[in-house]
Amino acid sequence: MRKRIVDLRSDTLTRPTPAMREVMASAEVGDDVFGEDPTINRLQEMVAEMTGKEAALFVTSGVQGNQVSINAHTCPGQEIIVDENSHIVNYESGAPALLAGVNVHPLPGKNGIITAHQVAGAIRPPDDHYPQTGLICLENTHNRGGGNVFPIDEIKRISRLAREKGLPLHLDGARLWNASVETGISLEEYGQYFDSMMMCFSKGLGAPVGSIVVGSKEFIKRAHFYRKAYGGGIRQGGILAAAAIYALEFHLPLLKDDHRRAKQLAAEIAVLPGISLDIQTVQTNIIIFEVDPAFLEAEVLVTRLAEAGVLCFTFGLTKIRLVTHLEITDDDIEYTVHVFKKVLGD
Ligand code: TLP
Repeated sequence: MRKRIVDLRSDTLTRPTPAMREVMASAEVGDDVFGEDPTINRLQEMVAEMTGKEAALFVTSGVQGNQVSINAHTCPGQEIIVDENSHIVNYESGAPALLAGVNVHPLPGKNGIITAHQVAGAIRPPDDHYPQTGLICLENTHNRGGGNVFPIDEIKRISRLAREKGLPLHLDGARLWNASVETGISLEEYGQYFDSMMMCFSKGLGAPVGSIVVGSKEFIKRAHFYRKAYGGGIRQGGILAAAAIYALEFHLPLLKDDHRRAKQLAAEIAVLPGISLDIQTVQTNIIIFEVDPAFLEAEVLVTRLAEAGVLCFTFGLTKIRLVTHLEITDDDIEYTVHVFKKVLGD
C-alpha cells in the first residue's frame, strides 16, 4: 500500500486538476510577446476589471511580478520601504539589488504589519546624504506573518501618506485572494489604495504557473519592458492563462474551506505539549507556530512528522509553517492531528 502523504509545505504544491487540464488543452493561443494571445488578453482584462485598474500583465511568477513592479516604479540607487519579514526581502534572491539596483529599507513590522507612522519615519528627506525613497511595498496576506490579513485601516493610512508624499505604493498580493475571501473586502477596494498589485494563480488557486500585475496603462507598459528584459515573454502562454481563468472561476470560492481547515488544525495542535501557537494569528491558510527547543527541536519535529507522512517546513530555528490548500481534505486534517498527537506524545 502507498504511504499516506499530507503535504502541508506550501500551497504552491497544488497540481492542475483533470478539468483544469482540459481547458488548458483547448485554450486559444497566439504570440503574447506581440500581444496576440487571446486567452492571456482575456485574463488580463478580467483581472484589470476585478481590481478596478486600467491594465494588467500576466507574468511567469510572483517573484517576477514583484520585480518588474519594483523596476517600473524606481530608479537605480533609490530605496524601497518594506517590512523586514516580507517575501521581497527574504525570498527573492536579493533581486531588488540585483535587478533594479535599489536599496531595501526594512522596517520591523508586527507579524509583517508595518504602520503609517513607521513608514513616515522611514521616508528620506531630500538631502544628498541619503538614498532617495522610491517605493513603499506591503504584503497581504503576510506569509512570514502567518498568513495574516493586513488591516484595511492601516492600508488606507499608508496609502494616504504615500499619495501626500508622491510615492508609489506596491502590494505583494500573492495571496490577496485569500485576504479578500476572508474579509469580504473586494479586490477593487484593495486596488484603490495601491498603484500596483501582484497576485499569484499558482498558490491557493491551484494553477500550475503564473501571476499577474495590475496598475495604470503607463505602469504596465514599463512593467512589460522589464518582463521582456527578464526573459518573461512566454509566447503561446494562453494554455497557462486558461488555467488561471479556470482557477478564478472554480477555485477562488474554495479558499474559504482552506481557511476553515487551517483554523481547525491550529486549534487542535495549539493545545499539544511543546507547541506555542496563538490561534488568533491564524486568519487564512497559513499556520506558523513555535516549538519549545527544550521539548523538541523544530527540525526534529519536522523529520518525525515526515516519517509519518505529514510534510512541512521549518521557518527559522524554532518555528514551523503549515499551509492548507486545494489538495488538503477534511480527512487529511484529521490524519495530521492524529500524527501530531502521536509524535508529541499527547
Ligand atoms: N512563496 C513561497 C516561498 O517562496 C516562500 C511559499 O511557499 O510560500 N510573494 C509571496 C508573499 C509569496 O509567498 C511568494 C511565494 C511569492 C511572492 C513568490 O511567488 P513565486 O514562487 O510564484 O515566484
